[in-house]
Amino acid sequence: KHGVLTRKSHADMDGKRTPRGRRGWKKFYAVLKGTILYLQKDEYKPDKDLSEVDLKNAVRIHHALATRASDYSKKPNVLKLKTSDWRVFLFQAPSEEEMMSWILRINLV
Ligand code: I3P
Repeated sequence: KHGVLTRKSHADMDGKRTPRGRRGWKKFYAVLKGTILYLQKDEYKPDKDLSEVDLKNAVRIHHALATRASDYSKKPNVLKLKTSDWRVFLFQAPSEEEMMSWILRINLV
C-alpha cells in the first residue's frame, strides 16, 4: 500500500514526549512494504534507491498498533501509530477512507 501521509511525531523511542521544535507536521510519500513503513520525500520510484534520510524515516511496524486518533481534533482523518519501541506518530491521511485503509493494513502486519 502507498499514498500521501502527513506525519507528526508525538513521542520518541523512550516514550517521552517529542520536544518542541520537532513536533511539526511533515508530508511524505508513504510505502508499506512487508513490516516497514517507508516515509519518502518524493513519490515512490521502483528502481530508485532509498536515500539515507528515507531510511532514517522508515518505521518498523511489527507489533505496532494503529488506531483512529480520536483524542486529536485539530485535523481530520488522523490516525495514531504506536510502535513496539514506544514511539507515537500521528499520520493525517487525505480522506477518511484512506485513513481506515492504512489502519487496517498496518494492523494486519
Ligand atoms: C509544533 C508545531 C505543530 C504543533 C505542535 C508544536 O512546533 O507547530 O504543528 O502541533 O504543538 O509544538 P514545532 O514545529 O516547533 O515542533 P499541532 O499542529 O497539533 O498544534 P504541540 O506541542 O501542542 O504538539
